[in-house]
Amino acid sequence: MQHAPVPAPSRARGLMLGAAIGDALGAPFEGGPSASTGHVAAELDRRPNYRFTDDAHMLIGLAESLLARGGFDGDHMAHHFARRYDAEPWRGYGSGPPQIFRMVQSGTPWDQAPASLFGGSGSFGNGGAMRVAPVAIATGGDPATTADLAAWTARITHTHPLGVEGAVIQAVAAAFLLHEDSATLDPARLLRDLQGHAYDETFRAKLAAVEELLQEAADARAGAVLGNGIAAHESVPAAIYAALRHPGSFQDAVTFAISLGGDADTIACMAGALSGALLGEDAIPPAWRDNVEDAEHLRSLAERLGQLPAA
Ligand code: F2R
Ligand code: MG
Ligand code: MG
Repeated sequence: MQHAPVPAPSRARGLMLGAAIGDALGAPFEGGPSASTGHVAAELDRRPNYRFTDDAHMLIGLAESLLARGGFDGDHMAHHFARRYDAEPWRGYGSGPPQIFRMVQSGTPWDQAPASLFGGSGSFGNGGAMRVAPVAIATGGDPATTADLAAWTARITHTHPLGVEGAVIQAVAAAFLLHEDSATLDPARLLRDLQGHAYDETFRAKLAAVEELLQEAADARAGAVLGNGIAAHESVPAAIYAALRHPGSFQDAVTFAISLGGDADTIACMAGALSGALLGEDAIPPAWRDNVEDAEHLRSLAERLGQLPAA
């Protein structure tokens, strides 16, 4: 049976809502062990959490800054992140970003502050990747523009090459899925495109592993092979795998992402953004999309980002 293509505005709303829903539903599982998808689904039915954490809080801040400035303005985005952190510091931020916010508010230029973290190596945490998906809406999907803008947004807090590369790969994956039909999706083509943005062997190997794991009948090995940690290279590949493993179901993609345990809110946030971009808002269970915190603001940001002249 033929099915109607998912319209672009629904995909943009799906991406924004999907990220916040994945983050919120995954938050109670962050730092926990891996679990069966049946156990996670039962917990999500019994006691769903709809309050998102730093992941969606920063994703909203990123989108607001792009809209306020009509594109990327590093100084504005850094100060906007800092103001939002000051208003709601209890969202569960990583240790690095608040240190950067203090430096920027004390006068350190935004493009100098983050390099001093972690003994001067910069952060390879997944904070740049978890918030980056709105970039794919703002650029209209062009991969090169998406990769460039994603890297700039990541560098506000993450200057380690792996932290930046994680954001680029997540954003380019979202841009690709915003324009694909789930019935004809070719995961191998997406993964080939992503390899073109992976300059570090760590990411190249993980993306190759995603492709191999997708050939397997069972998904039991995915967590052990791809990782589930707070580092960008330990979580972005897992999120991409979750979305591609369940291309027809937002609920299954997010439930699987949470079941990996570890950095569950962040893996589910990124998987939710990817799955929402592919399937659109209507594919998200109504209870989830109606109850997630700030749903109307997320919808409004999606609509306005879609009208931004390609950033
Ligand atoms: N912070 C958390 N979770 C812990 C506590 C949450 C708790 N439930 C609560 O409510 O308080 N989650 C959030 O942080 C992650 C994103 O982190 P981000 O923004 O990347 O921060 P940071 O500090 O830059 O990096 C995170 C950690 O990675 C390690 N790391 C990074 N670069 C490193 C380097 N060059 N060398 C060594 N280690 C490095 C450090 O341990 C950092 O603290 C998301 O999970 C979000 O949900
Ligand atoms: Mg979080
Ligand atoms: Mg997390």
